[in-house]
Amino acid sequence: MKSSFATLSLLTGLLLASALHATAAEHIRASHAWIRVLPGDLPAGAYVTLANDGDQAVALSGASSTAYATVMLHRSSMQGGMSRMTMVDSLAVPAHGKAVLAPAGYHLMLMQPRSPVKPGDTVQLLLKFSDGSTLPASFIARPADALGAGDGSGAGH
Ligand SMILES: [Cu+2]
Repeated sequence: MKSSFATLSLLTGLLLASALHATAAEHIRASHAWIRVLPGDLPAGAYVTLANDGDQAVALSGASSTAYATVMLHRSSMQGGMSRMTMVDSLAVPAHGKAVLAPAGYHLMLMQPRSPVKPGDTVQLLLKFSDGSTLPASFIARPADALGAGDGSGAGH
């Protein structure tokens, strides 16, 4: 009797532990992921929609890529009629909600490509969250005049 109780507590403990240890990345789905490639060595903006199916908000803290030496989380905003970019530490994805990285707003700034990235290429980015978890996502490279991921999701914006 005593041993079966011990087994039950152990099982309950394991279940609780695995629930508590579910990472931020496990609750995030990335979609409409694309990169706007600019000519020359100009930095490229990466855009993605992040959906959180979890009960807790998750914070995107940045990303990395083997294709670019530097990736930073930026926000574009208009100030006095001028577009400017600022670095941000993190972007919250609300519980059961979405965060949208899109032109003229939040984006990942990709700098110093290790080799030229052309429209049509697929680039892997590793999205990083504030709890240390990561989510790999495929971004499609699009030309400078693209407005969206090219799958129809950008229509109407
Ligand atoms: Cu930027």
